[in-house]
Amino acid sequence: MTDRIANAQLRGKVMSADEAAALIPAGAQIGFGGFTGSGYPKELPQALAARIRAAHEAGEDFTVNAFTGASTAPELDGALADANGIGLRTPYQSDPHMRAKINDGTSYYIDTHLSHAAQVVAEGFYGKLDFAVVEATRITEEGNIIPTSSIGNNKTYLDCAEKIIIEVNSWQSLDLEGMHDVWNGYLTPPNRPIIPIVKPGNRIGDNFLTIDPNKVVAIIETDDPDRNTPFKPIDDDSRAIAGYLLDFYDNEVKHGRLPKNLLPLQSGVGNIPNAVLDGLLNSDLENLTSYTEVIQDGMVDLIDAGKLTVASATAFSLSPEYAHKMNDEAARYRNSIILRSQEISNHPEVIRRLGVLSCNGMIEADIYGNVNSTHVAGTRMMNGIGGSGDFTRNAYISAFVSPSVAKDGAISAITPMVSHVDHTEHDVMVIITEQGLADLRGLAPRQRAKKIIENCAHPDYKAQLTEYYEAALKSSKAKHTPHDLAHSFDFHRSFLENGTMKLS
Ligand code: 0RQ
Repeated sequence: MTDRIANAQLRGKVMSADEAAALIPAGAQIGFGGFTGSGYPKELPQALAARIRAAHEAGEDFTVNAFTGASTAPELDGALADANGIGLRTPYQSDPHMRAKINDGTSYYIDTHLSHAAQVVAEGFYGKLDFAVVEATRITEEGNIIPTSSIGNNKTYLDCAEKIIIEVNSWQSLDLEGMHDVWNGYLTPPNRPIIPIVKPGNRIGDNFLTIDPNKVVAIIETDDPDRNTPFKPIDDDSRAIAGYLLDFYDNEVKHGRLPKNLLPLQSGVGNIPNAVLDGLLNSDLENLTSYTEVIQDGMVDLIDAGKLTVASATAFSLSPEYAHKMNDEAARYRNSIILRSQEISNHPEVIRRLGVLSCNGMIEADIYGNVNSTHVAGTRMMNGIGGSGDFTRNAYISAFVSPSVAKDGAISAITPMVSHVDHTEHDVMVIITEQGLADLRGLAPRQRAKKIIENCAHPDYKAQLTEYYEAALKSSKAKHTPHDLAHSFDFHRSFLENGTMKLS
Protein backbone atom coordinates (compact mmCIF):
# COMPACT_ATOMS: atom_id res chain seq x y z
CA MET A 1 0.00 0.00 0.00
CA THR A 2 2.75 2.48 0.90
CA ASP A 3 3.88 1.79 -2.70
CA ARG A 4 1.20 4.29 -3.55
CA ILE A 5 3.03 7.00 -1.58
CA ALA A 6 6.30 7.37 -3.47
CA ASN A 7 7.37 10.58 -1.71
CA ALA A 8 9.46 9.77 1.39
CA GLN A 9 8.57 12.97 3.31
CA LEU A 10 4.85 12.34 2.84
CA ARG A 11 5.13 8.65 3.70
CA GLY A 12 6.13 9.79 7.18
CA LYS A 13 2.73 11.50 7.58
CA VAL A 14 0.66 8.28 7.45
CA MET A 15 -1.71 7.93 10.42
CA SER A 16 -5.16 6.59 11.26
CA ALA A 17 -8.37 8.42 10.38
CA ASP A 18 -9.04 8.97 14.10
CA GLU A 19 -5.62 10.54 14.62
CA ALA A 20 -6.16 12.80 11.62
CA ALA A 21 -9.67 13.78 12.76
CA ALA A 22 -8.19 14.80 16.13
CA LEU A 23 -6.25 17.54 14.28
CA ILE A 24 -9.48 19.26 13.20
CA PRO A 25 -10.87 21.80 15.68
CA ALA A 26 -14.47 22.91 16.11
CA GLY A 27 -15.39 25.64 13.62
CA ALA A 28 -12.92 24.41 10.99
CA GLN A 29 -13.63 25.25 7.37
CA ILE A 30 -12.93 22.20 5.23
CA GLY A 31 -12.72 21.87 1.45
CA PHE A 32 -13.55 18.22 0.75
CA GLY A 33 -12.97 16.46 -2.55
CA GLY A 34 -15.91 14.65 -4.10
CA PHE A 35 -18.43 15.06 -6.89
CA THR A 36 -21.64 13.03 -7.47
CA GLY A 37 -20.53 10.22 -5.17
CA SER A 38 -17.08 9.89 -6.72
CA GLY A 39 -13.60 10.59 -5.41
CA TYR A 40 -14.64 11.88 -1.99
CA PRO A 41 -12.63 11.17 1.20
CA LYS A 42 -14.29 8.26 2.96
CA GLU A 43 -12.70 7.63 6.38
CA LEU A 44 -11.71 11.05 7.73
CA PRO A 45 -15.30 12.42 7.58
CA GLN A 46 -16.64 9.41 9.52
CA ALA A 47 -13.90 9.72 12.14
CA LEU A 48 -14.65 13.45 12.37
CA ALA A 49 -18.38 12.71 12.77
CA ALA A 50 -17.56 10.38 15.70
CA ARG A 51 -15.42 13.13 17.27
CA ILE A 52 -18.27 15.63 16.83
CA ARG A 53 -20.79 13.26 18.43
CA ALA A 54 -18.47 12.74 21.42
CA ALA A 55 -18.06 16.51 21.80
CA HIS A 56 -21.84 17.02 21.69
CA GLU A 57 -22.32 14.29 24.30
CA ALA A 58 -19.82 16.15 26.51
CA GLY A 59 -21.96 19.28 26.09
CA GLU A 60 -19.57 21.06 23.71
CA ASP A 61 -20.51 22.91 20.51
CA PHE A 62 -18.80 21.36 17.50
CA THR A 63 -19.64 21.94 13.86
CA VAL A 64 -17.52 22.37 10.76
CA ASN A 65 -18.25 24.19 7.51
CA ALA A 66 -18.13 21.78 4.57
CA PHE A 67 -17.24 22.78 1.01
CA THR A 68 -17.17 20.11 -1.70
CA GLY A 69 -17.23 19.68 -5.46
CA ALA A 70 -20.85 18.52 -5.55
CA SER A 71 -22.83 15.71 -3.87
CA THR A 72 -20.80 13.16 -1.88
CA ALA A 73 -22.07 10.08 -0.07
CA PRO A 74 -23.30 8.63 3.26
CA GLU A 75 -19.69 8.45 4.55
CA LEU A 76 -19.26 12.22 4.17
CA ASP A 77 -22.46 14.29 3.97
CA GLY A 78 -24.51 11.57 5.62
CA ALA A 79 -22.16 10.98 8.57
CA LEU A 80 -21.45 14.64 9.30
CA ALA A 81 -25.07 15.76 8.88
CA ASP A 82 -26.36 12.92 11.01
CA ALA A 83 -24.02 14.04 13.80
CA ASN A 84 -25.45 17.59 13.53
CA GLY A 85 -21.89 18.44 12.56
CA ILE A 86 -22.33 20.77 9.59
CA GLY A 87 -22.77 24.49 10.24
CA LEU A 88 -22.59 25.54 6.59
CA ARG A 89 -22.67 23.43 3.43
CA THR A 90 -21.96 24.44 -0.17
CA PRO A 91 -22.38 23.80 -3.14
CA TYR A 92 -24.56 20.85 -4.45
CA GLN A 93 -25.72 18.01 -2.14
CA SER A 94 -28.17 15.15 -2.50
CA ASP A 95 -27.80 13.09 0.69
CA PRO A 96 -31.14 12.58 2.51
CA HIS A 97 -29.60 13.37 5.95
CA MET A 98 -27.91 16.51 4.65
CA ARG A 99 -31.13 17.60 2.92
CA ALA A 100 -33.09 17.07 6.16
CA LYS A 101 -30.66 19.21 8.19
CA ILE A 102 -30.81 21.99 5.61
CA ASN A 103 -34.59 21.94 5.65
CA ASP A 104 -34.99 21.75 9.44
CA GLY A 105 -32.67 24.75 9.87
CA THR A 106 -29.73 22.91 11.52
CA SER A 107 -27.32 23.71 8.68
CA TYR A 108 -26.98 26.77 6.49
CA TYR A 109 -26.76 25.92 2.80
CA ILE A 110 -25.47 28.15 -0.01
CA ASP A 111 -26.57 26.98 -3.44
CA THR A 112 -24.07 28.32 -5.98
CA HIS A 113 -23.39 27.44 -9.61
CA LEU A 114 -20.79 24.66 -9.66
CA SER A 115 -18.52 26.72 -11.90
CA HIS A 116 -18.51 29.56 -9.33
CA ALA A 117 -17.92 27.54 -6.16
CA ALA A 118 -14.09 27.51 -6.24
CA GLN A 119 -13.82 31.19 -7.12
CA VAL A 120 -15.98 32.24 -4.14
CA VAL A 121 -13.79 30.19 -1.76
CA ALA A 122 -10.58 31.56 -3.30
CA GLU A 123 -11.86 35.13 -2.98
CA GLY A 124 -12.30 34.53 0.75
CA PHE A 125 -16.02 35.29 1.06
CA TYR A 126 -16.34 32.41 3.55
CA GLY A 127 -13.19 33.37 5.44
CA LYS A 128 -10.02 31.28 5.31
CA LEU A 129 -10.05 27.61 4.38
CA ASP A 130 -8.42 25.64 7.21
CA PHE A 131 -8.22 22.19 5.63
CA ALA A 132 -8.36 20.53 2.23
CA VAL A 133 -9.25 16.84 2.51
CA VAL A 134 -8.93 15.03 -0.81
CA GLU A 135 -8.58 11.53 -2.21
CA ALA A 136 -5.59 10.32 -4.27
CA THR A 137 -4.97 7.11 -6.15
CA ARG A 138 -1.23 7.69 -5.73
CA ILE A 139 1.29 10.29 -4.54
CA THR A 140 4.27 10.63 -6.87
CA GLU A 141 7.92 10.80 -5.88
CA GLU A 142 7.79 14.57 -6.38
CA GLY A 143 4.85 14.78 -3.98
CA ASN A 144 2.20 15.39 -6.65
CA ILE A 145 -1.31 13.97 -6.23
CA ILE A 146 -2.86 11.70 -8.85
CA PRO A 147 -6.60 12.25 -8.35
CA THR A 148 -9.21 9.49 -8.39
CA SER A 149 -12.72 9.41 -9.87
CA SER A 150 -13.39 13.15 -9.64
CA ILE A 151 -11.45 16.40 -9.61
CA GLY A 152 -14.17 18.88 -8.63
CA ASN A 153 -12.70 21.83 -6.71
CA ASN A 154 -9.64 19.95 -5.43
CA LYS A 155 -7.12 22.24 -7.07
CA THR A 156 -8.53 25.39 -5.47
CA TYR A 157 -9.05 23.75 -2.09
CA LEU A 158 -5.45 22.41 -2.06
CA ASP A 159 -4.10 25.80 -3.15
CA CYS A 160 -6.11 27.80 -0.59
CA ALA A 161 -6.14 25.58 2.51
CA GLU A 162 -3.68 26.06 5.34
CA LYS A 163 -3.44 22.32 5.97
CA ILE A 164 -3.91 19.27 3.78
CA ILE A 165 -5.13 15.74 4.59
CA ILE A 166 -4.92 13.11 1.85
CA GLU A 167 -6.71 9.77 1.70
CA VAL A 168 -4.74 7.40 -0.55
CA ASN A 169 -7.35 4.89 -1.69
CA SER A 170 -6.11 1.57 -3.07
CA TRP A 171 -9.65 0.72 -4.28
CA GLN A 172 -9.14 3.34 -7.00
CA SER A 173 -7.33 2.18 -10.15
CA LEU A 174 -3.71 3.25 -10.70
CA ASP A 175 -4.62 3.35 -14.39
CA LEU A 176 -6.68 6.50 -13.79
CA GLU A 177 -3.31 8.26 -14.06
CA GLY A 178 -3.36 10.13 -17.37
CA MET A 179 -7.13 10.66 -17.44
CA HIS A 180 -7.07 13.98 -15.57
CA ASP A 181 -6.33 17.42 -16.98
CA VAL A 182 -5.50 20.10 -14.40
CA TRP A 183 -5.02 23.57 -15.85
CA ASN A 184 -2.82 25.92 -13.86
CA GLY A 185 -3.47 28.92 -16.10
CA TYR A 186 -6.77 29.92 -14.51
CA LEU A 187 -5.81 33.27 -13.01
CA THR A 188 -7.80 36.07 -11.43
CA PRO A 189 -9.07 38.78 -13.80
CA PRO A 190 -7.66 40.94 -15.38
CA ASN A 191 -4.87 38.37 -15.86
CA ARG A 192 -7.15 35.48 -16.84
CA PRO A 193 -6.22 34.14 -20.30
CA ILE A 194 -8.58 32.58 -22.82
CA ILE A 195 -9.22 28.94 -21.86
CA PRO A 196 -7.56 27.11 -24.79
CA ILE A 197 -10.25 24.45 -25.27
CA VAL A 198 -11.70 24.53 -28.79
CA LYS A 199 -12.74 20.85 -28.90
CA PRO A 200 -14.07 18.67 -26.05
CA GLY A 201 -10.97 16.44 -26.32
CA ASN A 202 -8.33 19.18 -25.91
CA ARG A 203 -5.92 18.57 -23.03
CA ILE A 204 -4.52 21.82 -21.66
CA GLY A 205 -2.77 21.00 -18.38
CA ASP A 206 -1.10 18.42 -16.15
CA ASN A 207 -2.44 15.02 -15.16
CA PHE A 208 -1.69 15.65 -11.49
CA LEU A 209 -2.36 18.19 -8.74
CA THR A 210 0.62 20.00 -7.26
CA ILE A 211 0.72 20.75 -3.53
CA ASP A 212 3.01 22.34 -0.99
CA PRO A 213 4.17 19.18 0.87
CA ASN A 214 4.78 21.24 4.01
CA LYS A 215 1.02 21.83 4.29
CA VAL A 216 0.29 18.08 4.53
CA VAL A 217 -0.55 17.17 8.15
CA ALA A 218 -1.90 13.65 7.63
CA ILE A 219 -2.17 10.86 5.10
CA ILE A 220 -4.72 8.10 5.60
CA GLU A 221 -4.53 4.81 3.73
CA THR A 222 -7.95 3.51 2.65
CA ASP A 223 -9.42 0.76 0.50
CA ASP A 224 -13.05 1.80 0.11
CA PRO A 225 -15.38 1.92 -2.89
CA ASP A 226 -17.09 5.04 -4.21
CA ARG A 227 -20.84 5.40 -3.60
CA ASN A 228 -21.87 4.01 -7.01
CA THR A 229 -25.61 3.74 -6.58
CA PRO A 230 -27.33 1.50 -9.12
CA PHE A 231 -29.63 3.27 -11.59
CA LYS A 232 -33.33 2.54 -11.73
CA PRO A 233 -34.30 0.65 -14.89
CA ILE A 234 -35.42 3.01 -17.65
CA ASP A 235 -39.20 3.44 -17.43
CA ASP A 236 -41.72 4.18 -20.20
CA ASP A 237 -42.01 7.91 -19.41
CA SER A 238 -38.23 8.37 -19.56
CA ARG A 239 -38.10 6.48 -22.83
CA ALA A 240 -40.89 8.66 -24.27
CA ILE A 241 -39.10 11.87 -23.19
CA ALA A 242 -35.80 10.64 -24.65
CA GLY A 243 -37.62 9.82 -27.90
CA TYR A 244 -38.98 13.39 -28.19
CA LEU A 245 -35.53 14.88 -27.58
CA LEU A 246 -33.83 12.65 -30.14
CA ASP A 247 -36.53 13.37 -32.76
CA PHE A 248 -36.04 17.07 -32.03
CA TYR A 249 -32.27 16.81 -32.61
CA ASP A 250 -32.94 14.83 -35.79
CA ASN A 251 -35.19 17.61 -37.04
CA GLU A 252 -32.51 20.20 -36.21
CA VAL A 253 -30.03 18.20 -38.32
CA LYS A 254 -32.55 18.03 -41.21
CA HIS A 255 -32.94 21.82 -41.10
CA GLY A 256 -29.17 22.33 -41.07
CA ARG A 257 -29.14 23.85 -37.58
CA LEU A 258 -27.07 21.00 -36.14
CA PRO A 259 -24.29 18.97 -37.76
CA LYS A 260 -24.87 15.26 -38.40
CA ASN A 261 -22.91 14.25 -35.30
CA LEU A 262 -24.80 16.89 -33.25
CA LEU A 263 -22.76 19.16 -30.93
CA PRO A 264 -21.10 18.25 -27.60
CA LEU A 265 -23.73 16.81 -25.27
CA GLN A 266 -24.28 17.74 -21.63
CA SER A 267 -26.50 15.46 -19.67
CA GLY A 268 -27.74 15.79 -16.09
CA VAL A 269 -27.86 12.74 -13.86
CA GLY A 270 -30.94 10.52 -13.42
CA ASN A 271 -33.36 8.27 -15.16
CA ILE A 272 -34.28 10.48 -18.12
CA PRO A 273 -30.71 11.45 -19.10
CA ASN A 274 -29.88 7.72 -18.98
CA ALA A 275 -32.77 7.02 -21.32
CA VAL A 276 -31.44 9.72 -23.70
CA LEU A 277 -28.00 8.07 -23.71
CA ASP A 278 -29.64 4.70 -24.31
CA GLY A 279 -31.62 6.22 -27.20
CA LEU A 280 -28.38 7.56 -28.70
CA LEU A 281 -26.87 4.08 -28.44
CA ASN A 282 -29.70 2.69 -30.54
CA SER A 283 -29.66 5.54 -33.08
CA ASP A 284 -27.71 5.91 -36.35
CA LEU A 285 -25.73 8.84 -34.91
CA GLU A 286 -21.94 8.57 -34.94
CA ASN A 287 -18.87 10.54 -33.90
CA LEU A 288 -20.68 12.09 -30.96
CA THR A 289 -18.82 14.10 -28.32
CA SER A 290 -19.67 15.18 -24.81
CA TYR A 291 -18.70 18.27 -22.78
CA THR A 292 -20.44 17.71 -19.49
CA GLU A 293 -19.82 17.39 -15.75
CA VAL A 294 -20.42 13.70 -15.06
CA ILE A 295 -19.74 10.49 -16.98
CA GLN A 296 -22.65 8.04 -16.61
CA ASP A 297 -23.02 4.38 -17.56
CA GLY A 298 -24.70 5.34 -20.85
CA MET A 299 -21.63 7.31 -21.95
CA VAL A 300 -19.39 4.35 -21.25
CA ASP A 301 -21.69 2.22 -23.46
CA LEU A 302 -21.49 4.86 -26.21
CA ILE A 303 -17.68 4.83 -26.01
CA ASP A 304 -17.66 1.02 -26.18
CA ALA A 305 -19.97 1.11 -29.21
CA GLY A 306 -17.58 3.51 -30.94
CA LYS A 307 -20.30 6.19 -31.13
CA LEU A 308 -18.86 8.64 -28.60
CA THR A 309 -15.33 9.68 -29.49
CA VAL A 310 -14.60 11.76 -26.40
CA ALA A 311 -16.23 12.64 -23.08
CA SER A 312 -15.01 15.58 -20.99
CA ALA A 313 -16.30 15.94 -17.41
CA THR A 314 -15.13 16.49 -13.84
CA ALA A 315 -16.33 13.20 -12.31
CA PHE A 316 -17.83 9.77 -12.79
CA SER A 317 -21.35 8.93 -11.69
CA LEU A 318 -21.44 5.20 -12.37
CA SER A 319 -23.37 2.17 -11.17
CA PRO A 320 -21.35 -0.38 -9.13
CA GLU A 321 -21.00 -2.66 -12.17
CA TYR A 322 -19.66 0.16 -14.36
CA ALA A 323 -17.38 1.49 -11.61
CA HIS A 324 -15.69 -1.91 -11.49
CA LYS A 325 -15.42 -1.93 -15.25
CA MET A 326 -13.84 1.54 -15.14
CA ASN A 327 -11.38 0.37 -12.49
CA ASP A 328 -10.43 -2.67 -14.60
CA GLU A 329 -10.17 -0.86 -17.90
CA ALA A 330 -9.16 2.71 -17.02
CA ALA A 331 -6.05 2.38 -19.19
CA ARG A 332 -8.31 1.98 -22.24
CA TYR A 333 -10.94 4.56 -21.25
CA ARG A 334 -8.38 7.28 -20.54
CA ASN A 335 -7.92 7.63 -24.30
CA SER A 336 -11.46 8.96 -24.62
CA ILE A 337 -12.31 10.37 -21.16
CA ILE A 338 -10.91 13.58 -19.66
CA LEU A 339 -11.60 14.71 -16.09
CA ARG A 340 -11.06 18.45 -15.49
CA SER A 341 -11.49 20.90 -12.60
CA GLN A 342 -15.18 21.78 -12.32
CA GLU A 343 -14.61 25.45 -13.05
CA ILE A 344 -13.34 24.32 -16.47
CA SER A 345 -15.77 21.41 -17.12
CA ASN A 346 -18.61 23.86 -16.39
CA HIS A 347 -17.08 27.06 -17.71
CA PRO A 348 -19.49 29.35 -19.58
CA GLU A 349 -16.72 30.45 -21.97
CA VAL A 350 -16.09 26.90 -23.17
CA ILE A 351 -19.75 25.81 -23.11
CA ARG A 352 -20.72 28.76 -25.33
CA ARG A 353 -17.73 28.32 -27.64
CA LEU A 354 -18.35 24.60 -28.20
CA GLY A 355 -22.12 25.04 -28.61
CA VAL A 356 -23.10 22.47 -26.01
CA LEU A 357 -26.54 20.81 -26.15
CA SER A 358 -27.77 20.76 -22.54
CA CYS A 359 -30.40 18.50 -21.03
CA ASN A 360 -31.33 18.67 -17.34
CA GLY A 361 -34.09 17.56 -14.99
CA MET A 362 -36.45 20.00 -13.28
CA ILE A 363 -38.90 20.19 -10.39
CA GLU A 364 -41.38 22.37 -12.30
CA ALA A 365 -41.75 24.79 -15.21
CA ASP A 366 -44.36 27.48 -15.50
CA ILE A 367 -46.56 28.29 -18.45
CA TYR A 368 -44.08 30.96 -19.62
CA GLY A 369 -41.00 28.72 -19.46
CA ASN A 370 -39.36 29.69 -16.16
CA VAL A 371 -37.86 26.63 -14.47
CA ASN A 372 -37.46 25.61 -10.83
CA SER A 373 -34.76 22.93 -10.37
CA THR A 374 -34.29 23.14 -6.63
CA HIS A 375 -37.19 24.01 -4.30
CA VAL A 376 -40.31 21.93 -3.66
CA ALA A 377 -43.23 24.34 -3.17
CA GLY A 378 -40.78 27.24 -3.18
CA THR A 379 -39.21 26.49 0.20
CA ARG A 380 -37.99 22.90 0.61
CA MET A 381 -34.50 22.41 -0.82
CA MET A 382 -34.08 19.29 -2.92
CA ASN A 383 -30.46 19.07 -4.15
CA GLY A 384 -29.31 22.41 -5.48
CA ILE A 385 -28.80 24.03 -8.87
CA GLY A 386 -25.66 21.96 -9.55
CA GLY A 387 -24.29 22.59 -12.99
CA SER A 388 -27.69 23.13 -14.59
CA GLY A 389 -27.29 26.92 -14.60
CA ASP A 390 -23.75 26.82 -15.98
CA PHE A 391 -24.91 24.75 -18.94
CA THR A 392 -28.43 26.07 -19.54
CA ARG A 393 -27.51 29.77 -19.71
CA ASN A 394 -24.68 29.11 -22.14
CA ALA A 395 -25.89 26.15 -24.19
CA TYR A 396 -26.47 26.29 -27.94
CA ILE A 397 -29.79 24.57 -27.26
CA SER A 398 -30.97 24.20 -23.64
CA ALA A 399 -33.58 21.58 -22.75
CA PHE A 400 -35.40 20.63 -19.53
CA VAL A 401 -37.01 17.26 -19.01
CA SER A 402 -39.43 15.88 -16.42
CA PRO A 403 -42.40 13.59 -16.12
CA SER A 404 -45.52 15.80 -16.36
CA VAL A 405 -46.63 14.74 -12.87
CA ALA A 406 -44.88 13.72 -9.63
CA LYS A 407 -46.07 11.83 -6.52
CA ASP A 408 -48.61 9.63 -8.31
CA GLY A 409 -50.23 12.54 -10.08
CA ALA A 410 -50.67 14.77 -7.00
CA ILE A 411 -48.17 17.30 -8.38
CA SER A 412 -48.14 18.89 -11.83
CA ALA A 413 -44.68 19.70 -13.21
CA ILE A 414 -46.31 22.50 -15.20
CA THR A 415 -47.69 25.25 -12.96
CA PRO A 416 -49.06 28.77 -13.51
CA MET A 417 -46.01 30.38 -11.85
CA VAL A 418 -42.93 28.56 -10.57
CA SER A 419 -42.55 28.79 -6.80
CA HIS A 420 -38.80 29.42 -7.13
CA VAL A 421 -36.81 30.44 -10.23
CA ASP A 422 -33.48 28.87 -11.12
CA HIS A 423 -33.62 29.27 -14.92
CA THR A 424 -35.52 32.17 -16.42
CA GLU A 425 -37.67 32.11 -19.53
CA HIS A 426 -34.73 33.80 -21.31
CA ASP A 427 -32.54 30.74 -20.87
CA VAL A 428 -34.99 27.89 -21.42
CA MET A 429 -35.40 26.84 -25.06
CA VAL A 430 -37.09 23.44 -24.95
CA ILE A 431 -39.33 21.73 -22.35
CA ILE A 432 -40.15 18.04 -22.63
CA THR A 433 -42.45 15.76 -20.65
CA GLU A 434 -43.80 12.32 -21.58
CA GLN A 435 -46.78 14.23 -23.06
CA GLY A 436 -44.66 16.03 -25.64
CA LEU A 437 -42.13 18.73 -26.46
CA ALA A 438 -42.50 22.52 -26.47
CA ASP A 439 -39.92 24.31 -28.62
CA LEU A 440 -40.02 27.82 -27.16
CA ARG A 441 -37.54 29.41 -29.53
CA GLY A 442 -39.06 32.36 -31.36
CA LEU A 443 -42.20 32.43 -29.23
CA ALA A 444 -43.52 35.39 -27.19
CA PRO A 445 -44.89 34.71 -23.67
CA ARG A 446 -48.57 34.27 -24.65
CA GLN A 447 -47.56 31.92 -27.48
CA ARG A 448 -45.31 29.99 -25.08
CA ALA A 449 -48.12 29.52 -22.55
CA LYS A 450 -50.39 27.91 -25.13
CA LYS A 451 -47.64 25.62 -26.41
CA ILE A 452 -46.45 24.50 -22.98
CA ILE A 453 -49.99 23.72 -21.75
CA GLU A 454 -50.93 21.99 -24.99
CA ASN A 455 -47.75 19.94 -25.49
CA CYS A 456 -46.36 19.28 -22.01
CA ALA A 457 -49.07 19.38 -19.32
CA HIS A 458 -50.67 16.15 -18.08
CA PRO A 459 -54.31 15.75 -19.24
CA ASP A 460 -55.45 15.90 -15.58
CA TYR A 461 -54.06 19.45 -15.31
CA LYS A 462 -54.67 20.89 -18.80
CA ALA A 463 -58.12 22.34 -18.02
CA GLN A 464 -56.91 23.93 -14.76
CA LEU A 465 -53.93 25.51 -16.46
CA THR A 466 -56.00 26.77 -19.39
CA GLU A 467 -58.56 28.20 -16.97
CA TYR A 468 -55.82 30.03 -15.07
CA TYR A 469 -54.28 31.40 -18.28
CA GLU A 470 -57.60 32.59 -19.73
CA ALA A 471 -58.66 34.23 -16.47
CA ALA A 472 -55.25 35.93 -16.23
CA LEU A 473 -55.52 37.14 -19.81
CA LYS A 474 -58.94 38.59 -19.06
CA SER A 475 -58.17 40.20 -15.70
CA SER A 476 -54.62 41.41 -16.32
CA LYS A 477 -54.35 44.94 -17.65
CA ALA A 478 -50.87 44.12 -18.94
CA LYS A 479 -51.14 41.54 -21.70
CA HIS A 480 -47.44 40.78 -22.23
CA THR A 481 -47.13 38.09 -19.52
CA PRO A 482 -50.66 37.79 -18.15
CA HIS A 483 -50.88 36.71 -14.52
CA ASP A 484 -53.61 36.74 -11.92
CA LEU A 485 -51.40 37.23 -8.88
CA ALA A 486 -54.15 36.37 -6.41
CA HIS A 487 -54.28 32.86 -7.89
CA SER A 488 -50.75 32.25 -9.26
CA PHE A 489 -49.92 29.82 -6.45
CA ASP A 490 -53.29 28.08 -6.11
CA PHE A 491 -51.73 24.81 -7.34
CA HIS A 492 -48.99 24.93 -4.68
CA ARG A 493 -51.36 26.07 -1.94
CA SER A 494 -53.73 23.25 -2.73
CA PHE A 495 -50.86 20.74 -2.57
CA LEU A 496 -49.74 22.03 0.83
CA GLU A 497 -53.30 22.11 2.22
CA ASN A 498 -54.89 19.06 0.55
CA GLY A 499 -51.94 16.96 -0.65
CA THR A 500 -52.83 17.46 -4.32
CA MET A 501 -52.54 20.21 -6.92
CA LYS A 502 -55.92 19.17 -8.31
CA LEU A 503 -58.25 22.06 -7.50
CA SER A 504 -61.68 21.04 -6.34
O1 0RQ B 1 -38.84 12.18 -5.32
O2 0RQ B 1 -37.23 10.40 -4.86
O3 0RQ B 1 -39.05 10.94 -3.22
O4 0RQ B 1 -39.59 9.87 -5.43
O5 0RQ B 1 -38.04 14.68 -6.91
O6 0RQ B 1 -37.39 13.23 -9.20
O7 0RQ B 1 -38.41 12.50 -11.34
O8 0RQ B 1 -36.80 10.94 -10.12
O9 0RQ B 1 -36.04 13.04 -11.32
O10 0RQ B 1 -33.86 12.25 -10.23
O11 0RQ B 1 -33.95 13.64 -12.36
O12 0RQ B 1 -34.52 14.64 -10.16
C1 0RQ B 1 -34.83 18.33 -10.45
C2 0RQ B 1 -34.43 16.95 -8.42
C3 0RQ B 1 -35.06 15.86 -10.60
C4 0RQ B 1 -32.77 16.85 -10.35
C5 0RQ B 1 -34.28 17.02 -9.94
C6 0RQ B 1 -39.46 14.58 -6.76
C7 0RQ B 1 -39.76 13.19 -7.28
C8 0RQ B 1 -38.62 12.38 -6.71
C9 0RQ B 1 -36.60 13.11 -8.05
P1 0RQ B 1 -38.67 10.74 -4.66
P2 0RQ B 1 -37.20 12.33 -10.50
P3 0RQ B 1 -34.51 13.32 -11.04
C10 0RQ B 1 -26.17 17.84 -13.49
C11 0RQ B 1 -27.25 18.88 -13.51
C12 0RQ B 1 -30.78 20.14 -10.30
C13 0RQ B 1 -29.32 19.91 -10.57
C14 0RQ B 1 -29.00 19.62 -12.01
C15 0RQ B 1 -31.89 17.97 -9.80
C16 0RQ B 1 -37.46 13.37 -6.82
O13 0RQ B 1 -32.68 16.82 -11.74
O14 0RQ B 1 -31.47 17.94 -8.66
O15 0RQ B 1 -29.81 19.74 -12.90
N1 0RQ B 1 -31.61 19.01 -10.65
N2 0RQ B 1 -27.76 19.23 -12.22
O16 0RQ B 1 -41.02 12.75 -6.84
C17 0RQ B 1 -42.23 17.73 -5.56
C18 0RQ B 1 -42.22 18.42 -7.80
C19 0RQ B 1 -41.33 17.34 -8.09
C20 0RQ B 1 -40.93 16.53 -7.02
C21 0RQ B 1 -39.96 15.84 -8.85
N3 0RQ B 1 -42.66 19.23 -8.76
N4 0RQ B 1 -42.64 18.57 -6.53
N5 0RQ B 1 -41.37 16.73 -5.76
N6 0RQ B 1 -40.10 15.63 -7.54
N7 0RQ B 1 -40.73 16.90 -9.22
C22 0RQ B 1 -25.83 17.12 -12.20
C23 0RQ B 1 -25.12 17.96 -11.18
O17 0RQ B 1 -25.26 19.12 -11.13
C24 0RQ B 1 -24.22 17.35 -10.22
